[in-house]
Amino acid sequence: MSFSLYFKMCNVCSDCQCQNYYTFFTFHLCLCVCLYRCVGVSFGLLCILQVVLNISLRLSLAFQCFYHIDNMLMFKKDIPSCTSCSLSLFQKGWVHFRSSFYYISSTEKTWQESRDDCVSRGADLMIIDSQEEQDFTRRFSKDMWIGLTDRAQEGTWRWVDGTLLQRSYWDNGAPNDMSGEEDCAEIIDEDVENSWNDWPCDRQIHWICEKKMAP
Ligand SMILES: [Ca+2]
Ligand SMILES: [Ca+2]
Ligand SMILES: [Ca+2]
Repeated sequence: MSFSLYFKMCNVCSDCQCQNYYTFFTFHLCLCVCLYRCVGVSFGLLCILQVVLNISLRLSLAFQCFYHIDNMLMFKKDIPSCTSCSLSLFQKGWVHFRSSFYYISSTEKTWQESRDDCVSRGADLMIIDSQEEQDFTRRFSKDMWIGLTDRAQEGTWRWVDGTLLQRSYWDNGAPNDMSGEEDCAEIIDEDVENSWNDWPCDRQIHWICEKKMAP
């Protein structure tokens, strides 16, 4: 191995301390020192890059895992059954409350068209089966169809899953089946606890879908 090659290779690392060694043995030693320096610097840079990437990834995941729910910032793990499916629902504008997700329409349709829309989204019109869920509906200042009807038998109100109405929240005077045409239930007055009204099913208003999550 020539001196020139030795010197040239040592210059790969400009601050290498081995330029004064001329033997074959020291050349290897020198080269080793040079490589160690180069490898050391590269390893250091890789470590820094790894740390930067890790921090970026964790920040990205942290932002993905927080949701603005019920006026609170919630961490993903605190939401029951929160899966990638749930994340998709959030991104599509659904609202989470207790064990369900809800979609509040921005357009208006008849009761049946509204139900068809909910079904097309893998859900159904909302079934209100607790006081908390009834209170939840009052935060949306819209007249909305819910999944309750007495179309099959006048005066016998059933939810869209076929169950008979038990606890109800009818507004004063409702249901009154005005002109014999009011067979679908809507939420009309968010200011009072009893906010339901029976209304002609072919009227066009907003609606609310409910998708239950696995417990
Ligand atoms: Ca429900
Ligand atoms: Ca009726
Ligand atoms: Ca009525």
